[in-house]
Amino acid sequence: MSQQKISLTRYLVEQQRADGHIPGQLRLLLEVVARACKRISQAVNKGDLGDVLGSAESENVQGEVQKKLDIIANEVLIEANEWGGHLAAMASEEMDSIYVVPNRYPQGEYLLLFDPLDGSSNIDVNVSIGTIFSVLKKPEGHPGVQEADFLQAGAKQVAAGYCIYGPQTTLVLTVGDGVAMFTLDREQGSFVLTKENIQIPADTKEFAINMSNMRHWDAPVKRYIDECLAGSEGPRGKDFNMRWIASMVTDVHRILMRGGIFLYPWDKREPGKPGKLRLMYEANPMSWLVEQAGGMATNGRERILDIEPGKLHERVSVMLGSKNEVERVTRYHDPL
Ligand code: AHM
Ligand code: MG
Repeated sequence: MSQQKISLTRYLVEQQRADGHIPGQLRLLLEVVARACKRISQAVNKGDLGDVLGSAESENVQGEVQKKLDIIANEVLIEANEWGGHLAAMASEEMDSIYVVPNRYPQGEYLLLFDPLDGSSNIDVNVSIGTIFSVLKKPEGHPGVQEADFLQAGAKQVAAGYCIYGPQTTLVLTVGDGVAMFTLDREQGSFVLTKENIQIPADTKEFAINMSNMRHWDAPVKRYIDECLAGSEGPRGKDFNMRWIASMVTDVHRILMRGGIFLYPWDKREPGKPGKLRLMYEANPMSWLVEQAGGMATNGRERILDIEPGKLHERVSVMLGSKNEVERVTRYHDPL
């Protein structure tokens, strides 16, 4: 008998039936996000043929120059999600403030946050990029929705994932019951379950960090990387390999597939900022996926998922991946 393929739709329906922990509205929301990712994937694939490359000559709230694809992906996600009745509001790396679902549509009970196109510096050079998303429940007890409703710790997420646009288009998802991966079958136009219960090995010999920032790092990070670089002759007694794609989605995907540690730590270039990456739509969803796969995620001092956000576009120092390595670099941050 041929093995039947399990589509994302069927996977979500079965999850809903099995333990009921995906309510119908959340299932619908995740399907819509996946549909939007398919559209973004098509736009990414067109490249120069689709007038999607290059700069949009505008800046986002973080003062970063937006690429055309940043804006296209943002619009695709909003248009796909605003009318379904499952969301109250959305927040994005590319929008200064929250986007409340317009009055002409019914309002749902969920909040969706996303980095529509992560790894923007890789768009024009044909290197893998992705979409990262996080889903929260709107707090009860007051009508309408405001930015403060989004300011919940990552531990409160009800779903999180990313879609990577690389040699394959792959959606990786958690609803708090392990991590599953779906590969886009372009002939069928649907995401097909290709891996379940993904586990990150606790040990690794591979690290990911932007080495050009070395002179700006804090002592604990410097110590950790110095020891990795010393290899078999140093205190670690083994040789390490290095990878840095400059697309968090792609670096985290590699770690979910074969282990490793990813660091984007605070550094002295902009001492007033807690880090480069954004807490609510980059670090939180990735940290939950990593924890669900048996890994660990901290800012060097505390679990990322326990951080109470003070503002929507808050930044954070990130160290995540194989448990024993993240534990080690976090220990190096302990005061003597
Ligand atoms: P983006 O969301 O504007 O693309 O920025 C986030 C990206 C991450 O994907 C990646 O890990 C990091 O920025 C790379 O930064 P750098 O160019 O400093 O190495
Ligand atoms: Mg990003």
